[in-house]
Amino acid sequence: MIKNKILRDWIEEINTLCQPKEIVIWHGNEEQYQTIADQEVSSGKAIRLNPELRPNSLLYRSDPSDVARVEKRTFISTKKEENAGPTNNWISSDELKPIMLDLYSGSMRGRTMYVIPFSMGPVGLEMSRLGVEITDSAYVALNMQIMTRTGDEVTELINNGQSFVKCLHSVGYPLQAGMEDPKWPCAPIEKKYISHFPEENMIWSYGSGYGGNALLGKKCLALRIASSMAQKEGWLAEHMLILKLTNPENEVKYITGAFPSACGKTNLAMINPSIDGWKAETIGDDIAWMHIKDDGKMYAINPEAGFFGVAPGTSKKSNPNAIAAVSKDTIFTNVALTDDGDVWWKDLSKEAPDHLIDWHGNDWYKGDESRPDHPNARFTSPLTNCPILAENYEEPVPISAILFGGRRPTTIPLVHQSFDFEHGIFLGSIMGSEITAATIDENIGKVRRDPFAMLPFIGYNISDYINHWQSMKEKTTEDLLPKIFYVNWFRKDEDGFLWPGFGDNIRVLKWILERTENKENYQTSPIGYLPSLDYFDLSNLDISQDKIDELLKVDKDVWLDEIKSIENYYHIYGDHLPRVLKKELSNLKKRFI
Ligand code: SAT
Ligand code: MN
Repeated sequence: MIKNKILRDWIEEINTLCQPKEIVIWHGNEEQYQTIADQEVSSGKAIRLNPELRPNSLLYRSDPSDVARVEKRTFISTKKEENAGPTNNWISSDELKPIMLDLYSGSMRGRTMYVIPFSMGPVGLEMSRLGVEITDSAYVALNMQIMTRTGDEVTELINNGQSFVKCLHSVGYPLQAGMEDPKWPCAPIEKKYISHFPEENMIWSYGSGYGGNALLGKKCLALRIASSMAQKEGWLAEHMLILKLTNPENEVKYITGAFPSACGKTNLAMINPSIDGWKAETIGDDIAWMHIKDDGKMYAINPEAGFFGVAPGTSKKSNPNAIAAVSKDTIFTNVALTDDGDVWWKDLSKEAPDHLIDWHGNDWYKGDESRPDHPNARFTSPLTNCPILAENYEEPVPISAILFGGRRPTTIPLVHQSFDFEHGIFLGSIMGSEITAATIDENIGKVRRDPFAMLPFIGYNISDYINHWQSMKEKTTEDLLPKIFYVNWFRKDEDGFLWPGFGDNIRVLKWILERTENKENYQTSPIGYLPSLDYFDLSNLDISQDKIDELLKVDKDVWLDEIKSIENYYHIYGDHLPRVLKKELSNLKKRFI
């Protein structure tokens, strides 16, 4: 029972504003999940997959206009523009609220309004934060059940007075009498708004039913709003995987890693180590909340309870643990349907089946030019389905190393360590991927920078964000802070990728962990510490000395160009380039001259 007055009043306010036909309070139990899932199947919105092949799993197909996050319709709405900073779309809250209230007015007509109390992070943990999502999408309710901890346990905390983030979501498709409900209702692009009000810890999302636009606990709360809370409260909300590693001596260490999209973050979070005696276990694949505790060390939790992963490209070869995780209890969106009621996507098997139903719901035959799955097709699976989930995945874990990375076919070596924490912040600020798109793009070969993999997720001014990272140093001592590394699995020569990647990345992780113990396993270069080859584990790996040399090469001329490119890129900060970045860039230059 919801007793908290703030929540009760808010539900009443939204009921009056959006005018749904009924209200359903989410209890977070299996029975309610199954009831709603069955309703979705009988109304034709979802397809139940063959229970013998894919138990307890659903397939949804979205509207072709609603297939991914829409960054250009994502807003940080504050009183002053400078609080959103140069990397966010800003509309003043005074201007945005009336526009959105107008859209919300009657927007849930003919629909059920779900009230979903949820916890990001284990229920009751000090680091966790609560939210309540009000939504008119059953798809969102079902996904939130997997991606977060929901229901009565959370209501209980709110009843006891814990604060929560108000998250309002409507697909933006009110039903008038006699109107047919489409399978995937949503609003046209110009009416979509994914709005964040960090000054009030509030999220208003309108017009999209897909992923991060609609599952408001994820990018909206756990990154944008949380990053702003974290700045005020002295912690970090980051776009990072969390991985537990045990070496052959049975010593356990934890690392986090931030990578732009399409760099294999989920694969690394579920790595199968290729060298004997090493064990890797998953804690999280997307978001890490990190706090410095009384012992001076930085601890991380995964605020999520599930994986919302990209299906295409996921295979037994690239990520067997993800394949196991999606074997049951999963919601698929925009993958293809097989004749026997199972799912298929690009790379799931080498050969596509002869016949599929594509993500539009049409027949697809092998050899057809179109793709049967959408490139951003997704699976939603509980963390507990992952066969290598760490048993202590709900505990805050001490972080020894933070990895930054990107896709850089040239310039950046396989791995290097920052000289210290501030130099590590510099590495985070310059990360990014080279543009190699299949489409014609005049920027091909240039680097698209994505600082800390947080470009679309920093809920405030990026200059303040960098300064906030730097302030972590004042909370503890340099030796207790995680060591910072830049990895690049994607360096190429004329024959293609130089590094085998996947399970062999454990060799790099091994070197990194030895570095966190200050082992003398390095050589110094102008950009940071590189592996000394005497201490880099290449056992049973078929790779030539030439390729290794190329992988670790730091070429002065190439780096002088890189420095120019960074200087150019730093113009986004205008007059507010953080001092730490100015200092580190100037030190880097000096080390080359
Ligand atoms: O759609 S989500 O934002 O949840 C996933 C992603 O874009 O990384
Ligand atoms: Mn992500």
